[in-house]
Amino acid sequence: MPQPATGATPKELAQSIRDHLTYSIGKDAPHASLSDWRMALSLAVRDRIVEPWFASTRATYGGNLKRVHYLSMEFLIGRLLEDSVVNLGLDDAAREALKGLGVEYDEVIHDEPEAALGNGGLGRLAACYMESMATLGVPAYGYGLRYEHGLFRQRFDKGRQVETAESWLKSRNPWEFERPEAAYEIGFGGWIEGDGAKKIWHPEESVIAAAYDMPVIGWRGRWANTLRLWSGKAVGEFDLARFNRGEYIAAGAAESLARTISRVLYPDDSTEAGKELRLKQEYFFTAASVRDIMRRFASQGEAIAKLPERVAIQMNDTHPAIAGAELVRVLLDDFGQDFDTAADMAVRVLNYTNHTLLPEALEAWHEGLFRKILPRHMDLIERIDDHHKRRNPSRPLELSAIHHGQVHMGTLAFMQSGHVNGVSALHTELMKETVFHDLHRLHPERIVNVTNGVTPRRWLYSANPALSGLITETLGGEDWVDHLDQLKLIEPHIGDAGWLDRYAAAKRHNKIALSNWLNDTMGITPDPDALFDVQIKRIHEYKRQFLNILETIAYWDAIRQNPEADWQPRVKIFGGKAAPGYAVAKEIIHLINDVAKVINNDPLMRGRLMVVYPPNYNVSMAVRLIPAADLSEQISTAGKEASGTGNMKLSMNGALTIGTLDGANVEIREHVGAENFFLFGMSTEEVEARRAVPDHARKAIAECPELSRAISLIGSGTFGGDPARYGRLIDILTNWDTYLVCSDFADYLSTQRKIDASFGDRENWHRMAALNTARMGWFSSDRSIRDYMERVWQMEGQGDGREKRAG
Ligand code: 26Q
Repeated sequence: MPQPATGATPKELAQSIRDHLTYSIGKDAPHASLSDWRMALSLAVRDRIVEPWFASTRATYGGNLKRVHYLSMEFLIGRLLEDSVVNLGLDDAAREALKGLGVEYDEVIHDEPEAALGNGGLGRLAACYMESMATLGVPAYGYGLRYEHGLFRQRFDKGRQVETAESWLKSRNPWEFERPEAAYEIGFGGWIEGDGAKKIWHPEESVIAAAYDMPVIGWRGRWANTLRLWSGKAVGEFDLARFNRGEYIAAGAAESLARTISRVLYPDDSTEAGKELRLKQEYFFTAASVRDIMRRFASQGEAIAKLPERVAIQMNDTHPAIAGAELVRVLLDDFGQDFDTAADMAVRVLNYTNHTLLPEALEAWHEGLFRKILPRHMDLIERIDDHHKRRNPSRPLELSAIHHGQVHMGTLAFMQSGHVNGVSALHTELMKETVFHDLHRLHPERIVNVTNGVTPRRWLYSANPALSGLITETLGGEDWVDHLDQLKLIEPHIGDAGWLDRYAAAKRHNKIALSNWLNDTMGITPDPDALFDVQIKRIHEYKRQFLNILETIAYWDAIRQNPEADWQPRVKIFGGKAAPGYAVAKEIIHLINDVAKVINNDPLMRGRLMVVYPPNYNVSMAVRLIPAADLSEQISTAGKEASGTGNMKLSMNGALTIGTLDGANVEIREHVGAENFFLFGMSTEEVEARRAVPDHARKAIAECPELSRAISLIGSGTFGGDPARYGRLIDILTNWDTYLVCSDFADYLSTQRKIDASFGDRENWHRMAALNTARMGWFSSDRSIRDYMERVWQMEGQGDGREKRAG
């Protein structure tokens, strides 16, 4: 085995890479493939993470610091090699070392498969938070599932989305350490023995949760935390015993469940399907995590009363909400607490983040199914609900975690949490007024806001070297990377024409790079002088990609009527996946692709309008698109987008926003200034009022000739040839229009034309873009984590863990 090396010079790194290639991979340089080199570099980099990782653990337990446990069904981490290299400050050394070995660094980086263990915003937020907690030196564990297959790959077949399986673990994962000593048997189904205080659960089947640890390294390697992902393993020996007792079916079922439980990520990010396997996944990873947390606490030998001072558990939405019942169970069964003590203590440990108000996305399980899978926990939930009622005698009658035969996970999570937070100021206020209205009245201190943030290490420093180089030079160092507020110090330079030219040159550089990539991958080459207009996110009716494509059709139509007018050249870029079962979202994808085909083949559009929809939008694609965007589309129906985080990434990288007053757009606009943000559309209150207007969509269509033309173009088969193809979309739009696409259309269209005019004055545009960059420092996920420490985890006294680090 090679000696773990820690040297950071190109020469030392090259030596480690060569050693790993030889001794860990067993390959000779002349015969090594790109993937062999990637593995060798990854292992060499990994060696350099291990020391800070150990030191962080020593500091945490030596100082008896409070630990955060971030429980999440999803961690959308993407590629890990570049992140680690960058955070360790090894980028130049790695490039040079590989060059000396005859290997191209960028090719190695891009060879890595993405860890797409998430659907979208919620999962990516968890990844940004892990990185920020490591950067800030907050002792933290991430807990999730080690899915064998992450989010599906998307391709287009004649414009329609086709999903194929993704297998990120096909080749060895150099970032994980298997921990055979950390394993828990997780049971499902079966029956309860005894009543009264002492109950024993005899599960019908069980699966071993086996731990895999991934180190998460912070900026400049000052601190490292652990992301522990659970994988299902068959119970083996236990099975044999059952088999010998003649319980063949139970034995076999357990084995097949073990193989299934961590196999795939549910690709749905909204509609709650109520599937049995999903509930089992939730319980599986949550129960293993809670037991792991409690085992570690017990090993410290402290009194159980100390638990809330040492342990905070953060539930990322309700997917891990069963943590409350499991924690109570462990406190009863393993720590000998009485029920009331256990239930009261749980509230001091647990917290819950809500990410959506959409009624169809609020988790609820049929009581019967719940009891079948988790009989003991169903009993506990009834007692927790009753305990909450006893503690809050004024609780309204209909307020209960179990209602109309359903277990409401949001209500349950709220009752068991010390703090409940929304993810933007607007969303938090709406939580108080809508879904949690009654609970908020009962617990007015419980709901707090923590506006989302994004890690500047990945989303600015490493995604956009052209811009970050300019910032570093302007500010005389890289201090801004973990003190993002310092971006405001570039503001005085924006008035300097020479400086602004360089800012513009960075954007142009990124647009050329994107154009070249699109040429290589899709054979389509947008003009870097055109306005790059970007909408990247999951496809959802409320996010209104439909509004964008309708406006695209209207613009195309307008150009055709008068081709010689002075049109502002535009490239419309879409990226995003639809849930496989979300038929309407899939029709929207089909329509965008049909429109793209017509527009891109129309000779009149050359140099004027282009529509690009690269398939399989993911973290790596986001890294290419975001630095090249001029315009960021954040056009959801007001009140529907909890926060958004792509909006922050785009604005930080100097894209101006066209957006509604929704989610974090509101705060982005306050920070960058209303004059540097293109606001349109109805507010939350106006949306409410408009919904009550009979035939609101038809009225809006009748008042807007451009919209009515665009709809008839779709209805006449202009896109795809078949007039019936989009019949359902048109029906939804004209007869239902739940998301008020029609009513916001005219304002959206005229705002887009204002943007054209504004982009015509390129100098002023760049000035506005640079002001966006300068004023977005607050949206660093470092700030969000500090807010969590202060408002949720009560860790303000603990300060920065890095300072307490031993050695
Ligand atoms: C639930 C039950 C069964 C199957 C799937 C799900 C499920 C899975 C994922 C429900 C929701 C999600 C993901 C939600 C999500 O990503 N929400 C987004 O969270 C971001 C981070 O806070 C916000 O910025 C976005 O506004 C919000 O839409």
